[in-house]
Parts: sequence; C-alpha cells; structure tokens
Amino acid sequence: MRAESALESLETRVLPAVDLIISTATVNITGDPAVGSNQYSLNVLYKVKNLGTTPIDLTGVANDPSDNVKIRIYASMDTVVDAGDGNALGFDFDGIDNGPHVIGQNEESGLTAGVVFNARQTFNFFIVKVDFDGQVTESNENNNTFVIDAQDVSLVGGGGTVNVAPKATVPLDPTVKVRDLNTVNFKDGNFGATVTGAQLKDKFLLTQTGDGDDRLRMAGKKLKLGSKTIGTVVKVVPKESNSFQMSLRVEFTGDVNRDVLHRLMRNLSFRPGSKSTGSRLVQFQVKDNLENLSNVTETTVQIT
Ligand SMILES: [Ca+2]
Ligand SMILES: [Ca+2]
Ligand SMILES: [Ca+2]
Ligand SMILES: [Ca+2]
Repeated sequence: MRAESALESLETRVLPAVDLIISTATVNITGDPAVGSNQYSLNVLYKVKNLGTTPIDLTGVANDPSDNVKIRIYASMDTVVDAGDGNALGFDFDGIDNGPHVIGQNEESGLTAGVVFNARQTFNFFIVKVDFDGQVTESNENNNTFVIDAQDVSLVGGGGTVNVAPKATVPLDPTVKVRDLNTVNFKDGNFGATVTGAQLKDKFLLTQTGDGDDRLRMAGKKLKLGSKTIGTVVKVVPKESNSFQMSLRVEFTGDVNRDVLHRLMRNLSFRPGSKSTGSRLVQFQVKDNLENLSNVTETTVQIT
C-alpha cells in the first residue's frame, strides 16, 4: 500500500507540458534564376516535434487560422532570431486547417513546400522557428529554432567531354551555372580554371561577349566590363617545372553579378597547340565574397 501511494503522488507531480521544437529542416535549390534575376525556386522541408508529455493540437478549429501553430522562416546574418531579422519568404507556414491535428509526446508533423526566394547579400542563415508568435505556452520556449546555413556556393556543370582539333578553339563548359543564395555580387571572390596534363602552347582564351558597357573581355591581366576593370587575371602557362599544369584565376576586384560570372565561365575556351595531342582534365571552381569555396567541376577535353 505504501509503495502504491508513493507512486500516485509522484504521478501527480509530473506537470502537463507541451514543448515544441523543429526537429529537422532543409532548404534545397530546385530551380535557377533567369538571366537578370536572382529568384531561385526552393524546396523547403521542416518537421515540428512535441517533446512535452501533453498532446498538442497544431490547428484546432477548422478554417480558423487564429488558433493554428505557425512556423516562420527568418533570414538572419547570424544564428539568432532578433528584431532585425525579416521573414525570408514573406509568409508563414501552418498545418492544413481542416480540423484537429494532435501530436503526442515525441510525435512529429511537417511538410515540404516549393517556394521562391530572391537571393541577397543581407543574410547568411535561414532560421526556422515554430510558434514564433507565442500561440502555445511551452515548458521550454528557448529551443524553437533550427538554423540552416545558406552561405554555400556551388557549381552545376562539367561531367562531359568536348572535342577539339589542334589550333582550334572550344568553350570548356558553355552551360555551367553558379548557385548561391546569399551572394549576388562576387566582388572579393574569384573564379579558377585548371588544366591537368597540358602541353606546351596550349592556351586559355576568353571569347568576348556583349556590347558597350556590357562588353566582357580580358585585356592583358585585366577582366573588363565595358570600360570598368572588374578583375585581375593570373595565368600560369604549362611547362615542365609545373608538371604541365596550366591555370587561369580571376580575382574579382569590381562588381561581378551572377550573369557576368556566367559569361566569364561559359565563354572561357581552350586552344591546343598545333602539335598538341591526347586529353586534358579541366576543373572549375568559384570562391564567393565570403571566402566559401564551391565544389570543383570536371570536364574532359579530347584533342582530335
Ligand atoms: Ca519549445
Ligand atoms: Ca484552426
Ligand atoms: Ca539575427
Ligand atoms: Ca555565398
């Protein structure tokens, strides 16, 4: 009898509690901006979990949004939500409001959704926050955020083989694209191309594109857009002492938007010497304005 009453009094001391967290969240790029735009298509996924002992109804009365638990995705320079952090998407998420959606202890509820997002340099992190407006009283109000680092830069391209005759010229990767949600100006970053297994007289060439203020070209050690110098070009020619590795790197010293970077990468060409033979491995890599390095793309050049 004594043991039983002790157990009963222990049970009555366990306070009912709700504790919501974001147990997982991801943001993936599913579509790239059109020329002149910075608008990406994204797929957002999140899951809300109840760590508390009391079940919680996430949507309550059907067709009444006022009692729904809402999730907001903030855009923040740091990993903490504070007053200056805006709503990254311009709207909030909640569950389908067609009646109660109850989650008990350790149960999850979430969604995946396609959204659009304008890349910008005024944030580094997405922060997903459940119950951002305090609809529910929780035993822990300080664990409601989930931080997603949005600083990465990546390249999509490479993988193929391009054929070129000696002394002819071929663009190395005419459809390569850059993805970066928090860099729209690559000033202070760079672009590098490396050719392994080069031979004497192999060369890089940049095909000139655009007219007037939009004309992009290499002039000696300068990358020029119209009359403005926007980059410094460092070329290494193939020779025995560097194991016949040739490279080209452009350090961006002026404004370089996504479209200009694309024109640079897509119009960078390779010209083998008149006696060149064999194949070359070509690698591209980009560094963004925050020193983040992209993946390395690889293309093969076959001299035919
Ligand atoms: Ca919580
Ligand atoms: Ca509701
Ligand atoms: Ca912040
Ligand atoms: Ca970036």
